Amino acid sequence: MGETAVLSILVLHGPNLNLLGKREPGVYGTTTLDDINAMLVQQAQELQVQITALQSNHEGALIDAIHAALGQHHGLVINPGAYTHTSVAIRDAIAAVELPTVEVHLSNVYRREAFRHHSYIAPVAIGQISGFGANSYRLGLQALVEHLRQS
Ligand code: CA2
Repeated sequence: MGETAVLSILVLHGPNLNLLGKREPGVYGTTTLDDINAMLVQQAQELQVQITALQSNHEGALIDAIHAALGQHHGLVINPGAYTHTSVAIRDAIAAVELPTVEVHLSNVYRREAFRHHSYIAPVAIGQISGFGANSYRLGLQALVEHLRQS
């Protein structure tokens, strides 16, 4: 990755997000993960960046993907799902690779149960976007690309 390399962003979706649009539409809406990824691919074309998207229900697989991003991607957009509130290991992986990271959530976690109010990820992220549904990812990708282009 030289100075002029096209920016490459890894988008990670955590546990249960594969069910989006298929279960509990009253809570998480009818947009599927494929819909979100398609929206991000379109946005990436407009921003002239590359994106790779990956979903896993497994903490270790997410950590492996974060490690593998080093030298391959310039930044990370992650919805860690429930691991947001439990995973010191994902936080340590993000801190270790030192890739600029934006944490995103579909729901406004601060309007929900108290156990969702704490994020292990937020202190190692450049910022967090929560509560805008699928648009949280769009806003997160835009913010990350602007951050990378400023630095
Ligand atoms: O709001 C978010 O994006 C969350 O990261 C979603 C997680 C939740 O544990 C976090 O507190 C906030 C849960 C994702 C579950 O996704 C489902 C989708 C459809 C049906 C059931 C679960």
